Amino acid sequence: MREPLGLATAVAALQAARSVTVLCHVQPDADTIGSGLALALVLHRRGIPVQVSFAEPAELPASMRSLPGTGHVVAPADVRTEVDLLVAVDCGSAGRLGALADRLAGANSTIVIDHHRSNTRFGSINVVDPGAESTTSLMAQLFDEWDVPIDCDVAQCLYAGLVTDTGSFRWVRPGTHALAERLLATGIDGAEIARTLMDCHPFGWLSMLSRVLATARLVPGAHDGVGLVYAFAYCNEVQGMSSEEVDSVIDIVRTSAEAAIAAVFKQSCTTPDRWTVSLRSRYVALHAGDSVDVAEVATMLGGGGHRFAAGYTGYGTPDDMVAALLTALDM
Ligand SMILES: [Mn+2]
Repeated sequence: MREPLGLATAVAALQAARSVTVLCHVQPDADTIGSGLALALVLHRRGIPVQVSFAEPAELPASMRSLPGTGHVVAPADVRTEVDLLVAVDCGSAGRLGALADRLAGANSTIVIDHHRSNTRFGSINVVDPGAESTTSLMAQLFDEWDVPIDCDVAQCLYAGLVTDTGSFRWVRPGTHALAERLLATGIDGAEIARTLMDCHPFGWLSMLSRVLATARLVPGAHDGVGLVYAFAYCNEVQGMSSEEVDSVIDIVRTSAEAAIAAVFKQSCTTPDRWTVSLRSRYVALHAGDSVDVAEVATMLGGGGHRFAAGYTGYGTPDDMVAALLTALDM
């Protein structure tokens, strides 16, 4: 059964707001930033004071700096402690706000707009649709409910989240292409947005990629024969690369035909036994007739995410990390 989306309630709160803080998740991607900037553009035009921020890293990822509305982004320390309305975009839990989670207490009301299945509904108003392909597509629905026109600047922000969260329109559903068409019809350059966000790496990325891919191993028997492929991004192998450059490795690892589950273990440079782990799965007909839900696996290991893309943080040696994942996969 689908829960009501609460769009009308969210619109009423946004319309009545005297000031708004929009928070994106830590290590922001184009979906959270695109959603945040689109909302900031709309609020600013209506004369509502708005700040956009994310707890870390210190700078907006280079690939997102050409998006409209970046002038509304402020450093975490400059985010007001008290605000009329706080909106969290693309965040499955308050923890995804990082150090800025403390701003929730200083807001008169909070709206959570998100599409993660593991969403904890931590807002006073929750617009959560796990069926949505991106948070930016929920933003489009919100603007329609609000009767806000989507111009080319807002469209560019929304398209950024749509093209990245659908993996360049691989993971789509009825309505995805209709939204893309509507956004493109405003005159935005879809090819350039996609290239800037996804096909633009420093030259050093190529050698980093070769070093990380050299660690790849296949465990054909994992999860009852579904198969796991994994690779390690050791700190010394990825130095000088931004976290988004390292994050992109999983998109190559997961193409192994012999495994429907992929993992990349990314080593912390400050705490070498700490690893952030990206998980991906693809559809595979299991004996039970279902696909692998990596959000469930990640949740068991203290993280969260979507059915096909999730993540968690773990501690130990590389062998410990693989063993813990294999154990969780066989549960
Ligand atoms: Mn998203």
